Amino acid sequence: MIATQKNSQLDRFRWIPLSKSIPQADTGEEVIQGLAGNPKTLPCRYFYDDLGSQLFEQICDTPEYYPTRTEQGILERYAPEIVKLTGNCELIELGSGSSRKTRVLLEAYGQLEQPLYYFPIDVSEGILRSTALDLLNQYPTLRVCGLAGTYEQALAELPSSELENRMLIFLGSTLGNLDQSERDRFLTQIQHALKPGEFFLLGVDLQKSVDLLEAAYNDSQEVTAAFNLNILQHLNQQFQGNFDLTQFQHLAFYNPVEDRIEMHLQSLINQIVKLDALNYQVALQVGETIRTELSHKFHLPILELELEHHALHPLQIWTDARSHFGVLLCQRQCTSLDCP
Ligand code: AVI
Repeated sequence: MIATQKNSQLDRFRWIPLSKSIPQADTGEEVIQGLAGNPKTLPCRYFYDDLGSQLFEQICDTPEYYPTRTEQGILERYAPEIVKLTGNCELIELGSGSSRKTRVLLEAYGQLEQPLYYFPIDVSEGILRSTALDLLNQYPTLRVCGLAGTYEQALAELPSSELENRMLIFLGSTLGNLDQSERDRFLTQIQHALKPGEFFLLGVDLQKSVDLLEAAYNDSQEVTAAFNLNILQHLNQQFQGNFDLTQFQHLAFYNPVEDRIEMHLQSLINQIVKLDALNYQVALQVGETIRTELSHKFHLPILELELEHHALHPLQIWTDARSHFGVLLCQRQCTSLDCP
């Protein structure tokens, strides 16, 4: 009995290997570039090794980190409306993590009693596999096709759809972790990955009081601090580094000029750190910081213009009662290139 159940789960699970044309080995070039820059930075994707992904899940449950539960509340309330507006479609989620919010969508699309296809994409293969198994258990008719990779790799590699329509899902305000030029490149990729008429569901964190924002990134249990420091541990493991985590402290503050929270790691001493696998070393002065993350907080009217500029028309926008968070359902428009 257990063996049959396991087989049927495996029948409904597919794994897409990335094509060989896309380099998969991490050369660490961006790490060197970031640490050699002024200010020093690190790409925030290095947060998400298996431990980092688990810590992020814990952040989402801290009392101070409002975005996850606020977005979840919006989805719970409006998922039936989303389903009504899109009809059945393949759900492709970028940065799926534990897919906790997507379960709300899967429930709502399940009501259509039509084939359910879910395509999660995440850099952490561990969390992707365990979540897929969990979902297959929970939804007996669901088919899951997983892809472990970065958004860029995944968007360039999306296989053709099993259903007529697709919806790309990008929740949790991860869009806010991209700087302006990365965001521009990302939205262009979304535009190119979708056919006219297909959908893009986007969750974004909105402007609010600085106190609330700063509390969310300085939780009292210090889970965010552990998450931030873990980026150094990840680099130690991946590139044979010798970052001493006790010689750095977590900093997170709002930058009003750029409308964003910034997370940094501040060096507590003068130190030289080596990354042997990259044949690289970096000197840090006491008090100097490495910026590890940007988390942009959006103004809806400006974001709407940005989306329209990428042929992504917001059909409907939902927020919570306090307008702390927004969920936008966009539809890919024809441009002169696709519909001459
Ligand atoms: C994933 N991302 C949207 C989170 C954020 O709020 O920018 C990452 C995070 N960093 C610290 N806390 C949460």
